[in-house]
Amino acid sequence: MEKERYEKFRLIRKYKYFFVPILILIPVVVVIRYSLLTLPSSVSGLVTIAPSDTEGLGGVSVTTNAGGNYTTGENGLYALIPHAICNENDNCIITVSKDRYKTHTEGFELAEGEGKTINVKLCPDNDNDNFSALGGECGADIDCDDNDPNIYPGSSLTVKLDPPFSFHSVIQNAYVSSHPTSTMQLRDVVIPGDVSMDSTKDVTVKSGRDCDYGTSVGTTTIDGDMSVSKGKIIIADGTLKVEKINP
Ligand SMILES: [Ca+2]
Ligand SMILES: [Ca+2]
Repeated sequence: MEKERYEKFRLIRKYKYFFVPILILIPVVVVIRYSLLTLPSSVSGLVTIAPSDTEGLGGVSVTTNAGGNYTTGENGLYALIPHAICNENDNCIITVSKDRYKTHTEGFELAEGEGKTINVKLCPDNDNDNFSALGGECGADIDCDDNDPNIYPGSSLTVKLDPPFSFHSVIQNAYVSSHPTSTMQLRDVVIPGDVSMDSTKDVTVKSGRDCDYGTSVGTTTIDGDMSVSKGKIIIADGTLKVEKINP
């Protein structure tokens, strides 16, 4: 009996350099095998957006290549793309500003879900004022001039002067900086502040101008007093009303 036990012990000692690595290797193989069978809960990658896609509307698609099905969550499809908003219709909307208007690459990450392709819709913002000219899914407020960052829906710069070419929020300030013969265009909104024209200047006024100062579509109301003691004011287009709304 003692002899048998001694024999076993002797064999273990003899083959220990064979058994010990095997015992270490088994758990490692199990872990590797498990990770191969388990799909990642999210995938990430890169998408390249080319200049030809800047017209927008479904121009770029992102397809995961990590296997499995990816995209949606409880709040619909989402992707962690900078400046991107994704919705349940599989559209991701990316606002593309001027300095990123050329080809560039965006990182993305998709959550696990159904489907594996998302469509990316581009909303060009050429002048970087955060408004796109496309409208629709790119925003209800359409940038009426996507080449001028001073012009966008709701801009407080409602006075356009030329010369010198400049935008103002106060009519009096525009008048002070105007040349002997300048044209002042006023948006079709209420513009607060008194106006005192007291220099020998001939100022042409186009009032009631639309969003991009293209045509006169309405009325400009000056909320304050207006006086002309020197020079001339020529109302060339539109309707100008002077009315103290907030005394
Ligand atoms: Ca814009
Ligand atoms: Ca603009």
